[in-house]
Amino acid sequence: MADLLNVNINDFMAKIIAKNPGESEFHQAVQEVAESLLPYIEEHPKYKHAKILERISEPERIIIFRVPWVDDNGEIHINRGYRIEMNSAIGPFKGGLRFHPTVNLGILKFLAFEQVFKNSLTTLPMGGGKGGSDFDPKGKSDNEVMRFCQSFMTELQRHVGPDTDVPAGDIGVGGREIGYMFGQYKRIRNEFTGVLTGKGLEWGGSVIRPEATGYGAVYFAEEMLKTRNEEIKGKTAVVSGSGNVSQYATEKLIVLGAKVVTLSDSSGYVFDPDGIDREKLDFVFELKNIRRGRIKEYAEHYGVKYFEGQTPWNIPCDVAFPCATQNEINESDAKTLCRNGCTAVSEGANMPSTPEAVEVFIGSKILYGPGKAANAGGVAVSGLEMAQNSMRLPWFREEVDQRLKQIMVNIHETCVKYGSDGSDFVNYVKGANIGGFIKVADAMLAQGIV
Ligand code: NDP
Ligand code: 2IT
Repeated sequence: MADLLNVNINDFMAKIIAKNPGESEFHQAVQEVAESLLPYIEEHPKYKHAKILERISEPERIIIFRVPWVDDNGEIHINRGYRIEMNSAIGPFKGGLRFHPTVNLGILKFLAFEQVFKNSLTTLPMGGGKGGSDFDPKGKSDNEVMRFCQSFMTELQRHVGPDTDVPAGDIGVGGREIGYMFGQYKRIRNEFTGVLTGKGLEWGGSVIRPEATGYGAVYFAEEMLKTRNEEIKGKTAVVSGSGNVSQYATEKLIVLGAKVVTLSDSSGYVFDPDGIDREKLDFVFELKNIRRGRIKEYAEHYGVKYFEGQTPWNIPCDVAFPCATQNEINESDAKTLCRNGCTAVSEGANMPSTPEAVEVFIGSKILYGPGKAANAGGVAVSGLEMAQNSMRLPWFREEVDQRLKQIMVNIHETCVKYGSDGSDFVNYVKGANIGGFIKVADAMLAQGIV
């Protein structure tokens, strides 16, 4: 059986690699899911005969387009825009837009692929998609960002819509960018609809959407800790990144009584042994969201250490929240975290751990919550924003937060259901992959060969 399985995964991956050359992040994401699913599919031949795994790994549609724009000095720039429409079996395509110079087809395909399983785990009716551009918002004026967003949406608008494909934010895309894109969509289509999520509260957005991914990752960690009769209170936490997800993970950790000792950006990390409190976090909000400065300034302001060009994984902690980007934790980082006593990792970012790091976490039997489960709170509240837009009725903060918490509890239960092997240990990777797969696969079976 093991041999047969090996042959299958190798054959399967050889075809994926041949068909999607050079897209290493996409290969990585597909391989992890295939490793979890192949044994399950062997036991459920209906999926095998219908070639669901092969079909689910092929995007329904990919759109690639030119995004020309003019900077403040009158110079013309040409970026590339993308939208990967991965799977619409259980609802309209749904997933964020990433604006970052490293964006390429393989990265967006990995993100879109992960999104399919994540969105299914939320139990809300959302298919999977992702998009973005190699545009770098850093150092650009508001007007330059606006002109870029307008040009991007001028093309994207013909492919998206509230019942077709509903983009949102991701790295480099927050409230400001969503506003500019929404304005352009409305202007071209003459429609005020829920075509994007993450909108401002005054114009169709949902309370708790900005907070949702970070809060959700902490709620997920709480659920994992409960299985070992532990809680967040009193834990020392290492958080990476200092953007949207990191900021709100930190906020919730502070409220629940943890001590957050690090934050980072792509230039380095800060270590604050006394912990980041409410007042210091407010400084970070202002630094990152208004002044758009570097995390180094935190170290200068509070007189703590800054480590240029390094990641925070060597700082001893009880719980870790990678909230920056893919493959930010390698094998050696994972070993260091485990050796230093870290017992739980809850991924706010998408695929922040390399396959070797994941193997270390699972081998060490720590509580390891993979991104597609742990960071699903963001898209879950996007789903709630879509529901509110359809009803044309906003919900209250308590209601949305309560629903978010319940969704994270349910995702955790799903992971336990499909990731337990009879012992005390829960393989959350296997649980999330199988738990996310079933609904999409059954919908694909029901809808025929499309
Ligand atoms: P932001 O743009 O708000 O923040 C990103 C943070 O990560 C910044 O601190 C940024 O530093 C850092 N970062 C980005 N790229 C790199 C890199 N290559 N190396 C090191 N650090 C990097 O994005 P979000 O907080 O929204 O997203 C963070 C992660 O969470 C991503 O993996 C995203 O896919 C995931 N995610 C986001 C959701 C959301 O709702 N926003 C939902 C679910 C997952 P710098 O400023 O220097 O670039
Ligand atoms: O990776 C993600 O789940 C997101 N960037 C959020 C997607 C969304 O549609 O809210």
